Amino acid sequence: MPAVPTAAPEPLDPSRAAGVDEREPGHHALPVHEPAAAELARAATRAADDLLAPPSGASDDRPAPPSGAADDRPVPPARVRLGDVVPAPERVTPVPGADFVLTPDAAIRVSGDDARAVAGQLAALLRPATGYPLPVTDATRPEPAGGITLTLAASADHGPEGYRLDVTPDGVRIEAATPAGLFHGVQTLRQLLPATIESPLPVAEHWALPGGSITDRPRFSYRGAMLDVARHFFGVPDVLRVIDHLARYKLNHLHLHLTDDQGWRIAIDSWPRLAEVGGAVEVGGGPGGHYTRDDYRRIVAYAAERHVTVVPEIDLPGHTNAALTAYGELAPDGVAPPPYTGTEVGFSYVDPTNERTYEFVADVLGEIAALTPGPWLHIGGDEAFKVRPDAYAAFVERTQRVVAATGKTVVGWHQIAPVAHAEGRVLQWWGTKGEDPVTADAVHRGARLVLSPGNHAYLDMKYAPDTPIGHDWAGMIDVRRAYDWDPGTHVAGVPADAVLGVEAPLWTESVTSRAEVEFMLFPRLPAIAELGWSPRATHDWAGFRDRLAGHGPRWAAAGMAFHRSPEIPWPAERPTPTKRQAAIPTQADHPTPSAPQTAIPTQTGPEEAPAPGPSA
Ligand code: TNX
Repeated sequence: MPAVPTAAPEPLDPSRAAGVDEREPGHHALPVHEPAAAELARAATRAADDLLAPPSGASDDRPAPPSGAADDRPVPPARVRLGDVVPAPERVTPVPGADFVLTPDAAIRVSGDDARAVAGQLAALLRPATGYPLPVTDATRPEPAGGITLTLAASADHGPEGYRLDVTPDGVRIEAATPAGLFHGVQTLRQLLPATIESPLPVAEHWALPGGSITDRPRFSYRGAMLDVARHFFGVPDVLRVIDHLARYKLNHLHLHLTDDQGWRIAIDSWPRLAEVGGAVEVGGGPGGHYTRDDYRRIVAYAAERHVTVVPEIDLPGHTNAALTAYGELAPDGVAPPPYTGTEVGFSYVDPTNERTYEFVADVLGEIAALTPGPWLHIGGDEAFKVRPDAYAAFVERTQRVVAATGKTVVGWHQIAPVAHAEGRVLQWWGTKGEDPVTADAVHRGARLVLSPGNHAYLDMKYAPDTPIGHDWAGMIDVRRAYDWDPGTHVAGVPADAVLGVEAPLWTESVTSRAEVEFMLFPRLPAIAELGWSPRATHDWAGFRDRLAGHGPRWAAAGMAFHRSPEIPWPAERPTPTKRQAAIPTQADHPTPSAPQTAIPTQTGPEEAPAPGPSA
């Protein structure tokens, strides 16, 4: 019978916890813990028990978690059910009584060289809360027995992103044909552990996973979110943290809205004033900011490690006031306008009749393409209200050719639909009605769609009238509204096979901090993620709501802000399990957990909520 420790050791040195473990296999020695750490861990266990109500249908008289060394008492069952995963897997086959318990001597074994990086990521995810060393070893080594095995098998029939996960009393196995598939399997594994696995500090916990098998693969290949870093600027650590949030829910694209009237957020060597001058403000008059080329490379690399593709957007020809403040020669009247810190749209544009504009477009898109390994280049195209339709069409056609010359594929807001088709182009549809003959016609001419319906997927919309931030032009978007639509049939005349996938945009006119970003993303982002990943046959609001409820304690344990939507049956909460969390005035202190939360926690700064590590 595996022993469950009474107290967890001190946190591992983060520089060692991150990345692939370099230590000798079998090296399990950890520093002796301080009494304070032991007390903290015991408190965390008590709090975690309170945080996690027994799953509905499960009896409440389960045995208490073991508190001593190995003995003969029965192992308590896993608290999470195999079917609790978000997004819902394609197939779930529970095997009652076949739970696996992760113990301090467990190792992560890999088969296939490219599985090592994923194993390192898994170890980095599990070490902080468990305090276990979790060495990464070769699967061909017989020792130690019992643990997690990641197998990369090109022959495995799981598709480019799918996986199979088996939990038996002897161990957990994940098999995939690609590292991306293994990585998604790891996110599922993570959700099968108790919610306290998200704690950045050690927790004494019964680390059980429910027995059975999952086979899984996505419905759509494009599953994304957009962060508008132009209206308010968000620094690299905030963006990395958003990437972590995407990865948790198997989203694989991060669209960065890099330019708008209020700010130009990416350094362009050939036009240096764009970022220096155009990046110097934001909505409300704050100092703004921009990414250096190295910042952007870091974001792209961090995303790639998590199998997330960055989609950069340079919004053209409208939404360009910031560019015009830097280079007045691009303005229709040749005069640089003042910086803009309001929230109106549709007033600015680069001069589509000026050849200098096309030099600017080629230089900027060329540099962005060279910095971006992914296949997409988003050219915006929305709300250019002041540009005449023929001039607009000529501009977009020419810009599409510029993109093609960089080797990238055009993405644009669906306003570019009437323009001539360009090979492979993708329209991002943000309409609010299911009828759009112009878009349907573009699809018949070869375009594919990414669906971001304004009244379902726009995460800058308020949840309810009392939501303290956000817009309401597309109505309220509560969790159910975010969840209850079908990307495969949403736009009349657009067949499911023309739908590349879904994306949840977060515009940030009113969103100013990391905590506010998280408040708007959660819990709606997982709803959109499920629409992108899960087979339609799993779609069921009541089931989704119940599965999602178990994620509240995970977000709380991870120090994330979220909206405590009254639609979701959150488990009862008590004060938070770790010191770090106690410092965050989040929902955990809320006396009535099911009451709607309208206050957004203050900024979860690095001192309170951990910024993502280099490799977790
Ligand atoms: C419309 S959707 C916009 C953005 C705003 C957003 C606010 C789209 C392509 N353009 O410029 O930020 O509404 O919800």
